[in-house]
Amino acid sequence: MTAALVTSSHNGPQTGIEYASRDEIVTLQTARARNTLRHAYYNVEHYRRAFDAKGVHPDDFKELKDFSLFPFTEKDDLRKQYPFGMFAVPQDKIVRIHASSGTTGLPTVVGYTRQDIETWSDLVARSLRFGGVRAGDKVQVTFGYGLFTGGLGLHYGVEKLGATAIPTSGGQTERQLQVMRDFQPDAIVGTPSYMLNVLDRLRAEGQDPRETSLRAGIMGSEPWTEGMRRDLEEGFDISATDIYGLSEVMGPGVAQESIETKDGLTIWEDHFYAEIVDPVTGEPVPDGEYGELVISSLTKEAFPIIRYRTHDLTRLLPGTACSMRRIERINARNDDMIILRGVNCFPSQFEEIIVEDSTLRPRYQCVLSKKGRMDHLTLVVEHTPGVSRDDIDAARLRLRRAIKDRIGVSVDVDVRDQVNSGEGKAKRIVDNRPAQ
Ligand code: DLL
Repeated sequence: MTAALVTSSHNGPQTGIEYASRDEIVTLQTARARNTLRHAYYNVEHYRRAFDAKGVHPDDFKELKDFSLFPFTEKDDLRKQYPFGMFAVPQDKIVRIHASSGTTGLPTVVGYTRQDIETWSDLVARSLRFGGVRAGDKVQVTFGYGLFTGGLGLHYGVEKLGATAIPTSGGQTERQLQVMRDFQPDAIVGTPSYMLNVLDRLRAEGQDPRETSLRAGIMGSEPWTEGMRRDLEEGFDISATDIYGLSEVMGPGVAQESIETKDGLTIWEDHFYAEIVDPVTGEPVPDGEYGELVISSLTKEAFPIIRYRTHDLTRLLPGTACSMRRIERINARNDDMIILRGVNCFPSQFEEIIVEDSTLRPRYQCVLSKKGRMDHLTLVVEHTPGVSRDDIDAARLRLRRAIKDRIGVSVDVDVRDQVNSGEGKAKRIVDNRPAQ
């Protein structure tokens, strides 16, 4: 396969498929999609039933837009097959299992063949390279190791890249700091909210976070804003890029932001087909329009996934750093939407206002309760260390007013000295409303 030769610092001269022409990418996607639809239909009972119920057969797939003929897959469909009902290969071909916790009900369980692990490692290595990590670098991996895909997913990618993995896993911040001091990592990977914790802890111990050996941060697994990127980049004096993925589709490394353009995340289209659909009607919308991201796998063996509803809201954009399309930074999930007196709002909108105020930190929770019959929101926010009571009071009033002016909703604001200093993903919404 011929590919355009583009010179870029992603890794010297670029000849990979990610720099091929759109025609080549589409041809590859079409062939791989056809195989995946067949594989799913003939090896997973759920898909056979779902395709049959919709009156569609893998042979009906002629071009990429034909994906819209096929049924969606929801998290609930996967739960119903707990634990291994969605696996498309015999148990003795499965070399790894992961599971996503999910806030309610059973976890979703995913499996990988040896080849799936190879592909995943390749894509995470590609993602790391895109985010500025190079062979020979030392990379501190602060995602949790275990059933969660973050730790092991990044770990294998770091090794595949030819870099050195430092598997600190999540938490134990004191030890993270010691490793950082003594092992001198070039890059760190983790959730942006945990990176902020690390930043604070370094400062609290009287160290200048700008003096660490770190050069790059690859962060993701939860929504974060440009304001938070600024805090992290300036705080650590690093370049921070966004990594996206989900366990049902593979894990981290489905999409990654380029360190050169920092303008959204390139979807690795040789292995995934992305669509944006209207979250209500399920109809695909054209590139450039916002909606819900739906992903199909194109090469997965153990766990092919067809039209998975991610519930992540974004839009598809043309490639910039390479020929593959991008998704805009994901700031919201459609199941994270809060409706207050008819106004739809997302936690990220509050975060954008919070980061503008130097008295406040982007560590916050939206606590929902009932006042009479009405839904009520209290925004619990952390203040920067060492500020006076008067400053805190003033910040509380400023935040209330800014939210009213800019989002159009009245909320209570509660400023505390600590919020949500969790290790994994930040939990942005706490729903204390009585069950209906
Ligand atoms: O969070 C996989 C991952 C690990 C991605 C490490 C990146 C780094 P799940 O636990 O299945 O998998 O959660 C997937 O997390 O549908 C999004 O809602 C959210 N998410 C993941 N990455 C981002 C990101 C891992 N960069 C769910 N920005 C997804 C915003 C993200 N949200």
